[in-house]
Amino acid sequence: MPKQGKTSPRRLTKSQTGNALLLEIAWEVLNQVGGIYTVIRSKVPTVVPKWGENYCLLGPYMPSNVAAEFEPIEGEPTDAIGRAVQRMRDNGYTVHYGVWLVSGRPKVVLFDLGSVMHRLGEIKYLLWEHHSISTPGDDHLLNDVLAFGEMVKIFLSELAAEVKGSKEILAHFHEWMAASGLPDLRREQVPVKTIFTTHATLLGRYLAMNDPQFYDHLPFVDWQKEARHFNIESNVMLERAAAHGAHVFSTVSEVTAAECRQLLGRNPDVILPNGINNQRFEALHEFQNLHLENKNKIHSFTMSHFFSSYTFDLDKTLYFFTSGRYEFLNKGYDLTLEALARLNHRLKTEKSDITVVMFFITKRPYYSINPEILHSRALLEEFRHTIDAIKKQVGERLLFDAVNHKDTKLPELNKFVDDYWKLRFRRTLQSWKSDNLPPVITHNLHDDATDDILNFLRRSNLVNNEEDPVKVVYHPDFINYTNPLFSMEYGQFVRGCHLGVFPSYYEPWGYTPLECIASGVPTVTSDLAGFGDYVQEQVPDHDRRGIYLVKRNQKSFDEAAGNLANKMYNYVRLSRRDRIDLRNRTEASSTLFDWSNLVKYYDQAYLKALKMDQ
Ligand code: G6P
Ligand code: 1S3
Repeated sequence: MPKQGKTSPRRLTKSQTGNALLLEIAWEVLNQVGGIYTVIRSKVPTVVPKWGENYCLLGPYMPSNVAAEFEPIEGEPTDAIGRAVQRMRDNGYTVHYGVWLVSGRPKVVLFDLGSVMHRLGEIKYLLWEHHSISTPGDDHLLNDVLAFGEMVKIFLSELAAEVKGSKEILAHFHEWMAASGLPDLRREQVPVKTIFTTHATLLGRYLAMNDPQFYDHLPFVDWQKEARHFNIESNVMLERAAAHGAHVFSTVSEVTAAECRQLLGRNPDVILPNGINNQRFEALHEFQNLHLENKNKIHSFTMSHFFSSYTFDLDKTLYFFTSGRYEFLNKGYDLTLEALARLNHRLKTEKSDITVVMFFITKRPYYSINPEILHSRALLEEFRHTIDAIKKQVGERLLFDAVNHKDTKLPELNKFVDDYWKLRFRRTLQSWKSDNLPPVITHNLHDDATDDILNFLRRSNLVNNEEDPVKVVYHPDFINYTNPLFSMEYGQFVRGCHLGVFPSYYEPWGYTPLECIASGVPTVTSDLAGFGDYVQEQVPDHDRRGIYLVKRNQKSFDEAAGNLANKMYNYVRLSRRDRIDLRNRTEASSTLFDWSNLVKYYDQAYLKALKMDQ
């Protein structure tokens, strides 16, 4: 096992980066699907200054994505990459070469997959002939993956022919979807050093979603049988072929390394932890003010959502949240709900005056936002306008009255308000008030009756009863500025919250806790998440920094839920001063996870690859 040591790995020297070309290849280059896009994009500003002209990204050409983010490099090619692109074009392939217009401005080559599709039959035949991997005919995604892999292989072969050994070529493939051409590069002995990083294993994800005892059963999994069972045999075989074929094999965490050994049959040579680009989050001394500003925006939501039914003290309200793909067990939503139920019981028993509002931000198919919620929001807005009008009227009339009288006593203010506004005030307030409980979900779901979050809430009667200190708002859509309920960007929402809760059961790395830390928001992760495991090993004083770890490894669900409920409870008990201090320490910790610190592991992988024989 390549346990990440506490001593720093060696860094690449200037002459080493000067004598090599580094190509990073991913399906998510200029194409956001999930976490790999974040890895690549956030890393670019750290990598480009180091590698300069010798760095380039390779990705699939998706016309809808390029319009705003891609600037072609026109004219005669002036570098080896441009000449390799030209060679491909001369052979009839459509290839785009340009600059990705993101911070760091890396060079990027994008392959138009349509231009190789006429050879798909041959590509599939050769995959079977050379590597015994058969592929079904009707899987469009797989067809695209094979087309991409083939074009990457052709490009790297042309590049090697162009460079003619004057420079080393490092080809770093992210995930199986980028690497179907890797085995043939090795077979044909193209002089390119290959690094393959898997960001999860295909089978691991499927198994974890379907087996509550995934980690106990992992050592005994028959990968082939399971791959067949889930109907992903070709994909898994491609993943294994890439893992075995690469000069250097890596993954993002120790947690996923264990999975790789069992399911892919190769021990990763290096672990490449994911970093963040701190500059994107940095608000320096402003970040505490931003918390307050954004918390006030969330308060507006809370008022409109809850206060038509009953009220509580906003000054004693804490906002917890979780967010991510809707994977009920993998993301630990089940554990979070159980812990919330326990926290509720404890706070209720203690007659605590604190209210906790927990947001579940995820994505589920829905018909519409619940019209009652929109109606309540509109009425509250109208009420606000009425109050503004009354304020204005009282202000003007009070001034006039005061300057016309000798009496310096404050007069009875009601007399300054027209009956019209008094009536409107009463009517709006009346029609806003409701006898119903505030809904636990903001949208009308397609599968309301079978939804796991809703069913838990119904079963445990955690349904926003007035007497319950823990309230829940399940928002089955991601948050952005156009969203009518919050009118905030996701990053602003995070800043306004007090605690991010991410006790995942299956998570190769997990960026959400890191985003919290960079925004100065304390967060909970688990020791089964790659990031949590990294923190456990590398940051011994993580609690003091507001990075809490729920122990799930070798623990029962009940133990883990108790552990999480305790962590939530301890946070609730903090004073405002404690929370402010903790936020400072959390924010200051974000440098630990900045790419400028973590890119050294990538150097380690490249050094290893450079030393290997072809
Ligand atoms: C920030 C602001 C303070 C405010 C505090 C509220 O630190 O700068 O002015 O009092 O947030 O913190 P709380 O944890 O109660 O939301
Ligand atoms: C994977 O993306 P995902 O969200 O499918 O890769 C990410 C980047 O390495 C990682 O953070 C995440 O845990 C994996 O699951």
